[in-house]
Amino acid sequence: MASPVIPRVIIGVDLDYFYAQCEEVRNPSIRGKPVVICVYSGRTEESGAVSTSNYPARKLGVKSGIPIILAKRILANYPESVFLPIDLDYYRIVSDRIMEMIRPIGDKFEQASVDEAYLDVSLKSHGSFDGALDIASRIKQEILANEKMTCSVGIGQNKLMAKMAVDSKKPNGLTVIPPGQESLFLSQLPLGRLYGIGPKTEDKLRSIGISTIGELALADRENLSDLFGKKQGPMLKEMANGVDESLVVERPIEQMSRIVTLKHDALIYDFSEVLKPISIDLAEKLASSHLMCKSVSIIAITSDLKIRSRSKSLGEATKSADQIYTVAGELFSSFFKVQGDPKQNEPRLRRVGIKISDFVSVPPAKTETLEDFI
Ligand code: DCT
Ligand code: CA
Ligand code: CA
Repeated sequence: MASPVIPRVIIGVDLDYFYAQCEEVRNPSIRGKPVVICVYSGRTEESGAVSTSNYPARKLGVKSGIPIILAKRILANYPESVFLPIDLDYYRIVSDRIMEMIRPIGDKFEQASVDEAYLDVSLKSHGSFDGALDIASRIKQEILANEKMTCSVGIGQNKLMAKMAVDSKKPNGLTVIPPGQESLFLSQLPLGRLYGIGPKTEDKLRSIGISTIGELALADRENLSDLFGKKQGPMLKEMANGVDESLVVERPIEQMSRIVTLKHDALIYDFSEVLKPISIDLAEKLASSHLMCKSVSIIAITSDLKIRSRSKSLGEATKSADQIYTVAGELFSSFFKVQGDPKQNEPRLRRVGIKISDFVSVPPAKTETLEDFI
């Protein structure tokens, strides 16, 4: 593989204790208390595993993967602890919004998971790590200002080093590994901290007397090839030297969503006033991305914090705010009461939103006029 022509500057972003932090943002009164996100298996009331937890819970020993029953035992003396069922739909909405916000900040953007992304900022930083530091601070500020959420950010000259920088200080970290410092930074870390080295690889390396990243960096290529194969062996050595030529790869956008909180929880509601601006917002986003959508969904979050959604496939792709608005309005009125007497105890609507997906690209041919948006 050819070496990159210009030195690269890569930023890695990882949202802190993401699922648990989403829950803290949704309900700020649980901040500071141990928060445990649970995947209930359904066999018995408490069977299942902990998906993730916030830092107060982690400090007490409640970590990803442990049984919920064990977490309850650990937190038995902390009655303020909060156990919540995992709500992936909600976390996805928050994630989409954040990713969309930080996507344009770099030259290239790659979402690596629901809570992780890489930005190639080589051009926007003019190749300077100080410039990248300003961009990284801006990313942190924007996520905090708009989503009340902290993240950890790392800067390195490739994705591997950006990832290692992110992982070296969490939560709310901002770590730079300047060019030339890769080996020094890595050599101080235990083997298991190198991205991609799991317990099995670690055991194998130990069997040939390698127990630090620094030792792996100096290991004999032949020995490594014998043990791990011609491809993986030398790659491990390269990684231990901070070498990674993989590119930040843009992936097509799969969906866009906008969601708003109503001024007051409502049983019946005139949706037009909230759906109109978000339809226009989505259509503008479509236009700037040169996309059209073939599917419109509505999202409704009720006062019991349940998420409901309904989708409709369109016969033909659209980029019109008016059509998005009309379809969303139809979906809402077939799904919710928009007039008449509501039943007592019916959950009230708290947040409503629109999601568009199933994109097709529009070649950027003619100049767009304002009419295309409405
Ligand atoms: N996860 C899980 N079970 C595990 C490990 C992880 O369900 N045994 C889920 C929970 C969140 C997601 O995978 C990603 O995990 P982390 O990267 O640890 O995310 P995090 O909670 O955001 O942690 P951190 O603050 O360290 O980034
Ligand atoms: Ca995270
Ligand atoms: Ca993560």
